[in-house]
Amino acid sequence: MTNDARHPDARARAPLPAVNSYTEWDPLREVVVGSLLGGVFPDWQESMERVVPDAARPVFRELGGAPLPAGLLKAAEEELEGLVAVLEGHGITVVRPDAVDHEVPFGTPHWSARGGLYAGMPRDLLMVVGDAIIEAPMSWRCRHHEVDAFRSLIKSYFRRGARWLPAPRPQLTDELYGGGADGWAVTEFEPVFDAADFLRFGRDLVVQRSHVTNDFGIDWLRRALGPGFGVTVVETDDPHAMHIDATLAPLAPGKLLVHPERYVPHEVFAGWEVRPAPPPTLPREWPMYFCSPWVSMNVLSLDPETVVVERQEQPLIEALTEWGFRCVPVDFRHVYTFGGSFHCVTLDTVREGGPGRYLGVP
Ligand code: DAV
Repeated sequence: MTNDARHPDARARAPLPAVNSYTEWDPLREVVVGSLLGGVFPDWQESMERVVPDAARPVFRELGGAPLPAGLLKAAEEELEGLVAVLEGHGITVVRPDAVDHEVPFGTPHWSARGGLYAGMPRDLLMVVGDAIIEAPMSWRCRHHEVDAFRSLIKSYFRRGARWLPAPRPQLTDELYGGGADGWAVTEFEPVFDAADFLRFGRDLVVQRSHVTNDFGIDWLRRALGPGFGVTVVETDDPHAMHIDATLAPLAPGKLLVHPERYVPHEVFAGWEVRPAPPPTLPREWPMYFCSPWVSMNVLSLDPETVVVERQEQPLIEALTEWGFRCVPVDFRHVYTFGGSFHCVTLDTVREGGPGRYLGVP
């Protein structure tokens, strides 16, 4: 039983390494919260076809590299500030990325992009496993330099003792795209993954194959982490698969919130209580450029009993409360517009706890 909300100082007592995070639910002490400031529409590439909403395709084709709509962006930034205030109110240290110019076009000898994207979703790009920060090799070309906004943070964590593991820089040439096995948008040309296709359960990680994560990338991460960690690929039923964190949400040891259709039972969750998330409440006409309304279940755990949930997702709040959780409601619908919710926009760099074993793996 933690009382950290009432006793913010409790978290400051026992010193922990600069980076220490093994699960999605242990008591949170420090977190990176992304920033959408200066964000631009992604330059279109065919591998986005199966993951972005229909209405977004012509927009990205036409407006790739152009600023995201100012009014919507401002509303989303205000919601991010609201999240920061709530986290700080719980005694959690919040750090933010650097401001970088996302409008600058760039290229390699093989391709070019009319601009970057944003620094809004550190979960997509970075993964903390224990004392290591991993930089993901992302397959959307517009995201090739996304790490720049986080580099001073990563260097600072490194100087304070964290391990720093950038994946091999992907070339992102045409061989990577189109006609991947089983209909995936990426081939096995080189290792690629988005960090958000992984979830952490102590010494075990769970990952889904997706339109941005290939087997080569999963193998790279498995070998980079070494024998102290296990990586299990789980099947999900999601033709648009990109990021596992609106499909599975482990909220505490033995408690797994799932998308009612995408979840495919797997033996690693033997002994876990699995409950379906209620449908999202987002109005149909709400602008959504990147993802589905199911980011409603993209919650952030502050500890095994406390979750940050979108304020208007009342059915989810009721379901979680009934399950024994304390819900912290935060307005976040404008952030949804740009591709994620509380789990996506954060990177939990410091949580209490160590490398436990929680899954039914041999
Ligand atoms: O439901 O569209 C969203 C994942 C956000 N990173 C979805 C998946």
